[in-house]
Amino acid sequence: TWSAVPAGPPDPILGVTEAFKADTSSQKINLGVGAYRDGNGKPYVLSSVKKAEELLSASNPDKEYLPISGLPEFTKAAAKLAYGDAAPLKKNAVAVVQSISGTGALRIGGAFLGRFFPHAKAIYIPNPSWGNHTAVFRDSGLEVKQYRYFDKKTVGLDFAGMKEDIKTMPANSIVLLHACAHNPTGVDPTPEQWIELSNLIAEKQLFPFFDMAYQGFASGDTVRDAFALRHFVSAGHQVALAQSFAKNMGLYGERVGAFSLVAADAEEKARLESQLKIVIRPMYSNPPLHGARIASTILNNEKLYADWLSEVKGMAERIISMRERLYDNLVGLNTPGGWGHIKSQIGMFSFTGLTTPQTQKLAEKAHIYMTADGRISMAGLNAHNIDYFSESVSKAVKG
Ligand code: PLP
Ligand code: TYF
Repeated sequence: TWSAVPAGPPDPILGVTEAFKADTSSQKINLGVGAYRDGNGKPYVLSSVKKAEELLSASNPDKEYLPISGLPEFTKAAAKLAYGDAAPLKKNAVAVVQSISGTGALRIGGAFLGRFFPHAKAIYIPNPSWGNHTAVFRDSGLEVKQYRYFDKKTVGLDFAGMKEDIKTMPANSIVLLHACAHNPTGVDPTPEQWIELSNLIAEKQLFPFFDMAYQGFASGDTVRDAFALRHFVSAGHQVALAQSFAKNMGLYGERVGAFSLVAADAEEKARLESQLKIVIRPMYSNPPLHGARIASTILNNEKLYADWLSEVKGMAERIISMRERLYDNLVGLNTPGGWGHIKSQIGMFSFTGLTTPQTQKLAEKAHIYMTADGRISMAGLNAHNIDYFSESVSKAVKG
């Protein structure tokens, strides 16, 4: 029956973990997948999460189904975290549903836009972008196109190219924007550039869809990291938003997220929510319970919320300290090339500029694993392995 089904390629990011697992060297380092590691290279369960689980367990909750749109205390608090005091939220004009983490939020958004957004069937994503964006939106029935984003020469934002490409998009196209801590480049527009983008996107009558997978991870401050989203909303854009709590709460496998749409008013919001439920119902009926309860407990408890904010800051700061140390090491080793981007890039990743052959050499010779585009997950570096990593990179670059 299945003789005509060809074997598919492995996921380019999760495939790196497979190669890492197969390596028996004690020196091996996995900088592939974007998952936070503590100073000893271990997965990190936040203490605010542990406390929330203790509170939950003590309350002896049942395991009934959630509504199709998820846990109301969670979706309300998630929207508040993202939008802050934005006017549409205050007037009950934001439709929000719980999702299976950020990926599920993107998929709900893709399916909803494919069904209801007038005219447009194309979504523009940055080049490069998170690898899964193309597949998620294509499988949602949208045509996926790209806009210029990264400038290899400056290892920074190609702002002129980005604006030129946005200007040529047909009206009613969807523009996907990484709200902060762009994956894979670690390069974000400045606040001034975001303001310009907001004006341009309004002028060209485009629809902004924010993917916010790293709120708090970029600067260590959830409010600062929400600047772009909140600015667009205050400028009158009726945005779509995909939120993930995988990284900022370390809830990866619990699959906690939310999808929201800014509506014109409360009546429109109710219509949008009814249709979002119709999108969700045949996909998975209703979302998982436990992770949403954890996130909701943290977001709705003053003490746990404060603890969580300081833990997010701690994770962001450890990553920033690794950036400084890596930069100092590479420069100290007289590694050819400029390395300032290691420090100026933000969030979970650094786009090192290492070439695919150099990444292959690092895997074979030094047991160091990263994606073929030269992206490293900064969280995989720590005081125990950063000198070995720096020396190995320096050697690989020197050839
Ligand atoms: N969007 C971006 C840019 C990401 O990097 C990720 C993965 O980390 C996601 C969305 C979705 O991740 P998850 O489905 O684990 O929330
Ligand atoms: O870019 C990353 O490393 C994260 C983690 O199918 C990830 O987004 C990678 C692949 C995937 C899900 C999450």
